[in-house]
Amino acid sequence: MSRLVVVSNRLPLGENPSGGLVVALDDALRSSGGLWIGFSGEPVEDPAEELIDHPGAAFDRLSFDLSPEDHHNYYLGFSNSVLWPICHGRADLAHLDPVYLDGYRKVSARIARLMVPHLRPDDRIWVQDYQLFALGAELRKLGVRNPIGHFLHIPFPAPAECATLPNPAELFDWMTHYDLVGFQASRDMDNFAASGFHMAGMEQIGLNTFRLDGRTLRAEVFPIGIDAQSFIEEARDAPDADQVRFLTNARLMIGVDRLDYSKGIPQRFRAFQQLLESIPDLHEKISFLQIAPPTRSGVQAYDDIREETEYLAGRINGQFATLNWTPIRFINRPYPREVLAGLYRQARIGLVTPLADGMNLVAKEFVAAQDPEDPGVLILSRFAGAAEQMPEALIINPHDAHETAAAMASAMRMSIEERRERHAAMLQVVLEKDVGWWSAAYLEALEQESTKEQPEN
Ligand code: ADQ
Repeated sequence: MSRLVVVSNRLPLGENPSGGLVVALDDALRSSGGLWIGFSGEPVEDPAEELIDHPGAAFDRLSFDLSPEDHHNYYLGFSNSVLWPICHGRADLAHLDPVYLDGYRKVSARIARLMVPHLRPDDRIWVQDYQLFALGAELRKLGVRNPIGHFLHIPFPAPAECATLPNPAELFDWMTHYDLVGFQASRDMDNFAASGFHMAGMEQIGLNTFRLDGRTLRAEVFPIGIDAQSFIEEARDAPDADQVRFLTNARLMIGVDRLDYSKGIPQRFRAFQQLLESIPDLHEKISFLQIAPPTRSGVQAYDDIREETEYLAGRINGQFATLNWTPIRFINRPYPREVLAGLYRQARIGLVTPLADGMNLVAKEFVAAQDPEDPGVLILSRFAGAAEQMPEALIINPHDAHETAAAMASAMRMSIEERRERHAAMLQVVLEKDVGWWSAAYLEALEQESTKEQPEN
């Protein structure tokens, strides 16, 4: 079997690297003597002009360093202040600074240059996510002929959003240098086809094939899953409800997200406020726990969302709290997987209401963690990729506080029969399309793609 080379923004470090992607790729990496390449994690003043070996894992690991300037322009800048907001429909938050785009191009070329001496002729290369859109094209420029695939974990922008990028045509030039691109949901494929046609004249020549400048690309939907079986076990074995019980006898409604403006946390808080205003009977009967550790501090939009959510939580608690009841508990720190699993299992309602989201794994973790005999209810935004796979959730428009509040009320009232029925249907998808299925399906498709010729520059 040919070797699998994974490239992602962040290299999984530590003795026993964990995390969804590591679990997903573990088998494929082990069985093929695989290699993982990624950023070392902290910018350094004098970056090494070679990849650095990190022994001690079941697969080989090589990291690249970034200077503070490259990290600023490529990572905080173009990746997280241009691509991230635009792919999530927030062009208003994008900082279109040409220095960022230059930094992104420069770092992509540098990673390719550092990688080449480590590649073997029969390697399959799998590039992850939006930070590395340009890597395939840079590898091709250096003569790499191996099969190279890309998987996008976040939404692909529709034409009107794509048009807000400083370089929409270049994006399609980058992407069509891959043999295979994978998306989370059919909505992303549709956007890719429409935007590619409008922005770059990319033609669709088959159900899953596209052509641009003589290059042919296969594109397909591979919805990512979770390590479902182990999550189920973790939730089952989680500390007994009494030990993690927090507070009163009120029913628990839970949200777990990175503190990101795409996750719809303020909208969710306003919907909860709407619920408490319109149905006073629910006071003291429902308690909302929102766990949201801050990320990407230093990017202004992330500092803003933190302030907005803190303000809203404080205001709602001020308005409704009693001596016995705090309506919202807002916690800004991460928790270990087993603690989250136990909390999900206790919750009557899982609230997953992003304004835009590639997939959203919390939705799947919530489903996996439930007791099938007495499951909680998932309230899920129509804008999460997960909504395509789990229509049995209560699907809502997160911008509509009334609709979301009505879903909360209906989840509180829902009969056990209906809860079981909805949960069983969702659990089946979570189990069948787990993370192992996802990586196997993607790698099989990549295998089928043969090496393609380098186009003329
Ligand atoms: P994210 O935007 O990070 O991922 P998500 O899919 O929800 O979003 O995954 C978050 C993961 O982090 C989950 O496993 C969750 O349990 C964990 N997590 C979140 N909050 C936590 C907390 N407070 N403490 C501990 N763990 C926490 C991107 C895309 C998604 C896509 C994934 C995978 O934005 O749409 O589903 O990649 O492709």
